[in-house]
Order: sequence, then structure tokens, then C-alpha cells
Amino acid sequence: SRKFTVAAAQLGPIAKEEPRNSAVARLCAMMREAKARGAALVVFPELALTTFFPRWFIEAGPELDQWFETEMPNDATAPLFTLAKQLGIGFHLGYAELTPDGHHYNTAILVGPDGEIAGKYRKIHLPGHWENEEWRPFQHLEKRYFEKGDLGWPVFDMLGGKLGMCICNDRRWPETWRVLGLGGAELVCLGYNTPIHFAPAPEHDHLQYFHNELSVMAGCYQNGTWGVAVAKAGLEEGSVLIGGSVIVAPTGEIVAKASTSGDEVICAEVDLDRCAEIRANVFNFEEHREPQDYLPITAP
Ligand code: ING
Repeated sequence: SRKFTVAAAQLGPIAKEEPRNSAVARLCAMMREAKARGAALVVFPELALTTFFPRWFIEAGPELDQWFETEMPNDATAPLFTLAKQLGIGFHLGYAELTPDGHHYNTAILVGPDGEIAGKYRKIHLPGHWENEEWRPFQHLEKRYFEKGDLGWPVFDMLGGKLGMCICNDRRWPETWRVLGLGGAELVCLGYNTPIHFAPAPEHDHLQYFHNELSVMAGCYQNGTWGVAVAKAGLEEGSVLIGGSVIVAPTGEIVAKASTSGDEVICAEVDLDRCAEIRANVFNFEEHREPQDYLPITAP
């Protein structure tokens, strides 16, 4: 067996004016709690260093770039990397990345217990819209502020297994999970900032928690992988973000779920060998998958 304890460190709201060192202090407190509870890995949310700024229309330039990190680690996040090395715990962190050549990504990294970055992912499915849309109670301008990720969905050797990442809206797309599954992912880390109100279809607002669980449970089951999905939650600058962070088994079962909308650490023991229960049987890709038939047939 390849057992270890994983922690999902759900964040409550981060205020617009909250400085990064305040958010990092909250992350460090939860990293300590995760370690105290025996975790080898702690998963933090998407865009975990700042408020969810795509909810506002912001002109390109310094006012927008203030929300991005130009290097990682940096002065604000160094304490987190130092603590991880000191405690000997790995972590996943989502943040807004501004590259030296001026590219903007919604990014996540995996950092080993040695405090070194082991892997990076840049969000591919960017939801929302490009222009300020006055009819909306709040904006969702990820398509305006981020470029589509250019790294694919890589899988990294870590903690004795194969770990992958995706980010928020990615989890809704079966292709995300299948590409990770085909890459051999045994545990997928993802963060999310999901408003309870989806302006184009408000009749679905009451389904946001359900759709979160549905997406992660299906993705895990249909690819025989563990999943750790972690929210930035709560009433953040007037916008309610769902909580509902979950740890899901390769069977699709939820093995741990957050019960608040604030900073909350949930833990579960994962056994990466359990992926074989699914991958050697019902979803044995080599034996049962028929990719040559996966072509949309239009009616004659
Ligand atoms: N947030 C939301 C998400 O995909 C969204 C956007 C909400 C899309 C509800 C569709 C329905 O969870 C991010 N950051 O992707």
C-alpha cells in the first residue's frame, strides 16, 4: 500500500485590502494544523493569495498586475515555503502568475516536502467573459485577465505516486480528468473560487454545491484517481463563494467534506494503491477503452 494523509485547507474570504502576508499567515496556520494531523500534503485553493479579483472590471496595467506574482517563491510567500521545508510537508498552491515576458496565467504549483517546486499547471478552461457586462451583479473576467494555460495537464512523481493538477472550471470538463487519467494521475489537486450565483443561469444557483461534487466524483471514478478539491469560500467582497471542499476516492466516494465557509482543514488517509481497484477493472483503459470510436457522428 502507498498510504499517506492528505489535507484540504479551505480558505474563507480574502478581502480586497487584505495584504498577502495576512493570507500567507492563514495558509501557514493551516499548514501547521495539517502537519499536526499527520498530513504529508496540504492542498490550498485557486488564487489563494488574494481576493477573487476577476469579479471586477480592471484596466490592464499596474492596477491589474498588482494581483499577480512575478516570481515564486517571493517575499510574501517565502514563509510558506520555509515552513513546508521545516515541517517536511508538501503543498499545492494556486496564484495569479505574471511571467517575466509579460504573460498572465491562473496558475497552480506542487511543492515537495523539501520546499522545492515539483510541478506547475496553468488553467486551460477559463470561464466567464471578456468585456465588462453591466447587467451582471458582478463580473467574471478570467477570459480577459488570463491567457489559456500552455502546459497541458502534466503528471508529476511525488509522494510515491503520480500527482496531477487542474483548476476550478477545469473540473467540470471530462476531458480534464481523462487526460490526467491517461497520464496516470493517482491524485488530482485542484482549487476553486465558485460563486453561488451564476448570472447567465440563476435557476442553477441552488445546484452549485451539487455540480461541484458531481464533477469531482465523476472525474475521480471514471479515471480511478483520488481528488482533493479545495474552495476559497464565504462572503468575499459582496460575492458568496461556495465552500464544500472535498476529498474523493477513486471509487467516486466522498471521504471528507468541509462543513464551514471559512478557513477549515479536512484530512483523509489516501492509499494510492486503491486506484488499481478501478484502473485494473471497470476503467482498464487498455482493455476496455475504444478511442477509435470516439468520433461525433452527425446524423446523415
Ligand atoms: N469559477 C467558476 C467555476 O467553474 C463557474 C465559474 C461557476 C462556471 C458556475 C460555471 C458555473 O467553478 C472559476 N473560477 O472557474
